[in-house]
Amino acid sequence: MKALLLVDIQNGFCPGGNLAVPDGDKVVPVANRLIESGRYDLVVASQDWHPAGHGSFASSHPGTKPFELGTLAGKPQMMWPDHCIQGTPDAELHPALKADDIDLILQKGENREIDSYSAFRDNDRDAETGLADFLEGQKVTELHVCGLATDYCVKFSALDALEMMPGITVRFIEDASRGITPEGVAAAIAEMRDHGIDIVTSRQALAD
Ligand code: VGL
Ligand code: ZN
Repeated sequence: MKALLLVDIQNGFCPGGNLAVPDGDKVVPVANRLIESGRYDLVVASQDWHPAGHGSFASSHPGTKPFELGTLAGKPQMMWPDHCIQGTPDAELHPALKADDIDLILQKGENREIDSYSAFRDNDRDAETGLADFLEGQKVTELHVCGLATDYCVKFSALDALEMMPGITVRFIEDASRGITPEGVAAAIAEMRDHGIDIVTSRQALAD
């Protein structure tokens, strides 16, 4: 079984969103081609889904500004602008994404006290979302990962897939993903490659 994981393709990470990733919306047509290719037995999408006042927001820590390093529950935490607040347009999947053909949409980042970049578990690697069990139950042996943002939620999701699902093949689809900074993207790709994740184009992903 082959599955596609679309990470956080939400308004908040696209131009005009509260945590816009440069060219974030460019992943949508590529993701739609993947969804509609018929090559995946299962398509899953994640949504960053924060309550107002989430601890990853700079606005929750007086004196801090977005994009500086702060602390959350005693641990280093990047301070983000308020983003993807539950029930707001910022948290919706991009309207052009072919959501009708997505089999499972799961939310993460609901706990105020801990951030959750990965679609599999929180940043403490403690509370699981249930995605690994779900994919294992579906006998998924190959997982293709893409979306927003490469240097955060996509990378952590791909690495967790590899670690939490022994024996699985993980591929990262580069042209169906965008990141927050070019340096962050380069480092994330190097880290994924070092861990044995295949870095592929959407064309390669669909070819075999
Ligand atoms: C993300 C920062 C904060 C992401 C989510 O989806 O990559 N990045 N929350
Ligand atoms: Zn977030």
